[in-house]
Amino acid sequence: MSSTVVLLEPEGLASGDITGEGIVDIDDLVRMADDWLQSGSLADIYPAPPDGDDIVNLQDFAVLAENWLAFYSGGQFGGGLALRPILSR
Ligand SMILES: [Ca+2]
Repeated sequence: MSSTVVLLEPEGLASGDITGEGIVDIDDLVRMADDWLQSGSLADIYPAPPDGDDIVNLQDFAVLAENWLAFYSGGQFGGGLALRPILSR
């Protein structure tokens, strides 16, 4: 008998989907680049509040890059908090 384990992680949290359209793509990268080293930006996605650093820098870019082209069923602002499989074996 075999079994399958699927680990799930929440979507839409510090995902890099800055524009809220449901996918992490070039639009999000452009937004981040526009706000680079700025404070008070939606592109400031890491670290998440309340421990945020209030600056758009390489930490934020790392999160965006990690989720590059990830699709989110609701988007950051779409109200959806879906789960996606991150590992199955
Ligand atoms: Ca940041």
